[in-house]
Amino acid sequence: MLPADRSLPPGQRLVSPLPVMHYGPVPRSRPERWRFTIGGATNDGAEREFTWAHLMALPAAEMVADLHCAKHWSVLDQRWSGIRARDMIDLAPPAENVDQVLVFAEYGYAATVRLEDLASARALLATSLDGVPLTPEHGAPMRLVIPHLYSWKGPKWVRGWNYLTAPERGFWEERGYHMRGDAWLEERYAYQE
Ligand SMILES: Nc1nc2c(c(=O)[nH]1)N[C@H]1C(S)=C(S)[C@@H](COP(=O)(O)O)O[C@H]1N2
Ligand SMILES: [Mo]
Repeated sequence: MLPADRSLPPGQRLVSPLPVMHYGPVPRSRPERWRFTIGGATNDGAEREFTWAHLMALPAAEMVADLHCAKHWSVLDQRWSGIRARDMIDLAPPAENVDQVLVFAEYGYAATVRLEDLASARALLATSLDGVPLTPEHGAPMRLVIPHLYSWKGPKWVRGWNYLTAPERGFWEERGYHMRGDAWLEERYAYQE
């Protein structure tokens, strides 16, 4: 039952515990070979690559957040920790005319996210969930979490992003889902754009 002082975005129902939901197989986590790449329209046009050790040396961040799947289920109060997406934007900034980003993961999954949403205070590159390192099914070693957007905008097994100067659709955006995907505005489907 939904606690009396909580609300869910429109059209969502509460489930528990967190389901495992994704398209395709679960990749094996190999942090030693892992790289995080930021490319596309960066401020100087250069692509930047970061090692796992580099990212783990950044300030740690933690948040409690709900997760909203566009398939109408929500889970309350996950405790995520990791690093802020904003810190990565500062290390590899976009060119001035960028307002969208294509965040990509293993096996070709990608999601379109507005730069403003990626830079928001609660956008986290999470490495642990409820106090333990992410399991492979939930995105080890790292996944993006942006709580106010539907959770397809948070690639598990995330490997970087490209700054966009023209709109580009990710995996679900190409299959009829919304470019922005704000759960509180119920931006589920492309026809609403
Ligand atoms: N790489 C990747 N990330 C993904 C997906 C996917 O198919 N591939 N599915 C998304 C969707 S639709 C949801 S609802 C959440 C589910 O996260 P969970 O499996 O940890 O509950 O992962 C998101 N991240
Ligand atoms: Mo989802």
